[in-house]
Amino acid sequence: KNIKGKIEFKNVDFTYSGSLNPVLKNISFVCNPGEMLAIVGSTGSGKTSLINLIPRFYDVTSGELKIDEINVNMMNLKELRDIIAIVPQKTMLFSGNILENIKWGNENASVEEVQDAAKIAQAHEFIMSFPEKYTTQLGQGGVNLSGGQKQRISLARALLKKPKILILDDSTSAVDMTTEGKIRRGLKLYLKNTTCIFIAQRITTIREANRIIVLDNGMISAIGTHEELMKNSDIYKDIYYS
Ligand code: DCP
Ligand code: MG
Repeated sequence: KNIKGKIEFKNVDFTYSGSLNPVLKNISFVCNPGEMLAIVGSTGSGKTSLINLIPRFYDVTSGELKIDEINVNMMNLKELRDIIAIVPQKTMLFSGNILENIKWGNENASVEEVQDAAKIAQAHEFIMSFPEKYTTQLGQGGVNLSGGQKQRISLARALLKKPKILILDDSTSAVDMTTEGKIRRGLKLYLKNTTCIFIAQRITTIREANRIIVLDNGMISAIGTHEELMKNSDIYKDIYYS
């Protein structure tokens, strides 16, 4: 369908069930179609909780979350999740071969599509260096991948979905900076018509975003471009100089 990929949070509060304290408080922002929005903030500030609301892994406690002007609660869950790909903070691979892991959820993809996704994710090269290439077994009895390699497989899986909305939760944290730079440049081309929300720690990655949200203790403390935040946000400056 004709989904543009605009995301809007309107006075969103979120409390985990069984908990008394909200982890997200009065979150309001708009992410426009095709925009690249970064979320930064210290550990426990609520970054993962926030992005998990978008595919409705959890429902907002109050306020509104809309995609293309439609409240996500009114959308069919499968249709909603079909337009979103998430690379989670904790990589989830299963024992099976690399191809199966990348194709998980997109079983009809062609070999070429898989390889294209793996190339952007900077995974193709190391996969081809294994004797069994894409049919290399992972997990028990197979190869052990490094943390950064697992993240790149996980990214390839998300890219293969060709989502309207791509969400990256600290998805290159274990990847070296040179490789991360290559991924970033590849993603830039790939993301032309994709809305991207990403959580990142490295300033080189963060500053590429069109806009950046600074999350502090479940609240938006500042929102703006890198240049704006360098002027207006002490928290952001701390991140920059750390
Ligand atoms: N929390 C919770 N139940 C969960 C997940 C999180 O009660 N199932 C709490 C722990 C934190 C707060 O919510 O106090 C925010 O957690 P997040 O995972 O959203 O925080 P971040 O993603 O910002 O932290 P990190 O940078 O460590 O990933
Ligand atoms: Mg997190």
